[in-house]
Amino acid sequence: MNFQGLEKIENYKFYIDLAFRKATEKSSQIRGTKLKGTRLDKSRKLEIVKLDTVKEVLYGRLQKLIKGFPDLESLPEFYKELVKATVDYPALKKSLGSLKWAQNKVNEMHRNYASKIKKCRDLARINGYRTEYYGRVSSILKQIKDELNCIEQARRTMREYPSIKTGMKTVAIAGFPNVGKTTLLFRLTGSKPDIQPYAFTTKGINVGYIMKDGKKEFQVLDTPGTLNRFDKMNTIEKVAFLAIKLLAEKIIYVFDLTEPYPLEEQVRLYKNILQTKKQVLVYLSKTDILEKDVVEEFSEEYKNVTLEELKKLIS
Ligand SMILES: Nc1nc2c(ncn2[C@@H]2O[C@H](COP(=O)(O)OP(=O)(O)O)[C@@H](O)[C@H]2O)c(=O)[nH]1
Ligand SMILES: [Mg+2]
Repeated sequence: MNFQGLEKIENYKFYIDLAFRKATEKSSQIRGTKLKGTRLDKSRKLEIVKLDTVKEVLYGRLQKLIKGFPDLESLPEFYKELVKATVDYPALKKSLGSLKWAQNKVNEMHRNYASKIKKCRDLARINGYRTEYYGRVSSILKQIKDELNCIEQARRTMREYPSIKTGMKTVAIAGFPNVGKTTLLFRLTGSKPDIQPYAFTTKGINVGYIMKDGKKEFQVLDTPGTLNRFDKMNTIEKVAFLAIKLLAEKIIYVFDLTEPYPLEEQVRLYKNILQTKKQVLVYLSKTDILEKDVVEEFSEEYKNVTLEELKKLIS
């Protein structure tokens, strides 16, 4: 799943200006051709062309926004929860609904004013109706000003979501910063981790794959974060938390006895991870620079597995 291609939502004025500009262009083109009928007929025809164009442009643009945005209800659970955790979900739903409302309103206005103009026998009134229609349509778009902004805000957050395959067997690597998670991901998956090229890069969710018969069999996620209170987490930590909770079937917990973070805190996080009730495999990093007896003592208590054992256990 990938939200990076979501189209930018413009300010309401952009859509109005675009619609009116297109309407003027279209009527100028027609004015240049030979129009049949009386002055009244011609004027009516030109104004109707403007009405039609404004409606088509606005309806079309709104339709593009509606169709272009993922249907929140049918998102995989992981992404749905992510949306709920990182954007104002009820406001977003309401805002997306308001696009449909605006579309219907624009149509309704078009019907009313097209019918008025068609019946009108007075040149001055025809222009008046067109002006009125423009005013009404502007007001409709203005009424969804905040909603358009809300959707654009959500889009900006959502396009930074990492691309994670929600249907693939997933192993999450958890642990404190700098304990060696990314290094382990690299050692497990053999390939250079696919570091997401967006805002997460600095504290990225890295994704690697374990291949079987030339196909991606497992997805291994490097899930940074210390699982403090959910509402205190930044977006990347929320991604990590939800990936552990909703996607991972196995979790590798990395301990680092060189203690970039105190062991006590690493144990606290480990105990939190155990509460997920998923299979948790303990890995001790940086054994190359640890004293042998320190490693042995740790192994007795935590039953950690080596890299080679890990490779077997997760394939
Ligand atoms: N000596 C040694 N250093 C390691 C090992 N694994 C990671 N490191 C180093 O520890 C630091 C943090 O590693 P990294 O994988 O980025 O940790 P992360 O923040 O948990 O992803 C880096 O400087 C790594 O080179 C290891 O097995 N041995
Ligand atoms: Mg890392």
